[in-house]
Amino acid sequence: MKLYVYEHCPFCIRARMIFGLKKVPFELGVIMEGDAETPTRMVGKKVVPILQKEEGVYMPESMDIVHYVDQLDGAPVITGECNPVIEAWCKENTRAVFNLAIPRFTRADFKELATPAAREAYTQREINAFGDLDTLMANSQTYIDTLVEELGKIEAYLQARHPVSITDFYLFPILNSLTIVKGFPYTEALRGYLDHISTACSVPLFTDKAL
Ligand SMILES: N[C@@H](CCC(=O)N[C@@H](CS)C(=O)NCC(=O)O)C(=O)O
Repeated sequence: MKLYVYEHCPFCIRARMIFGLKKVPFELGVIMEGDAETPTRMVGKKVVPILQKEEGVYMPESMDIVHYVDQLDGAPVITGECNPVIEAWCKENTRAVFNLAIPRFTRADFKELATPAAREAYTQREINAFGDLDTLMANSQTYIDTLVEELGKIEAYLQARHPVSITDFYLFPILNSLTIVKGFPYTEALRGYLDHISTACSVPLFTDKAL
């Protein structure tokens, strides 16, 4: 199987997690930002992640991919509902995380941005979605302060080292986006959570690309 992604994309991180967690071998393919033709040929629109199940058979939608891969061995573990408190936290705080991560994603070293045209296409896509990226960058400290306070509210969840659950398929991709922020004031609980899930699911953090 081959999973097509953008390296920076949280939905793609979510899809990658299940392969690592269940130790299912797969090939990772990166689609260039600005390449609408490849995903459109596969699933009829410009979107990632896309799982190529076999030659010519494609599946979009990160959570569908998670459940598909999870049940391949007949013993699914990503069942039930997301913890409602964590789900609400994700909904409330995704914007602040993206306000920090998006301007940095557009400047960072990701395979899907390896050509000037691809980086330009991505930057434009994010300006259209988030507005002026320099302004977001300049306001970083405000978003950091907000998130430090908000992360305090889920400290107990972050601290508990429970087995990876469906909740982590929502929370980890969002928190992982924060690892692109150089100097983010990690608490021990947050650092521990990120390391725990990253290791359990064999998904690297963005720490080495942080800026
Ligand atoms: N509901 C989809 C959302 C996927 C999604 O929004 N992916 C973004 C990348 S982060 C995308 O493909 N955006 C369209 C684009 O590249 O222009 C899923 O969960 O897989």
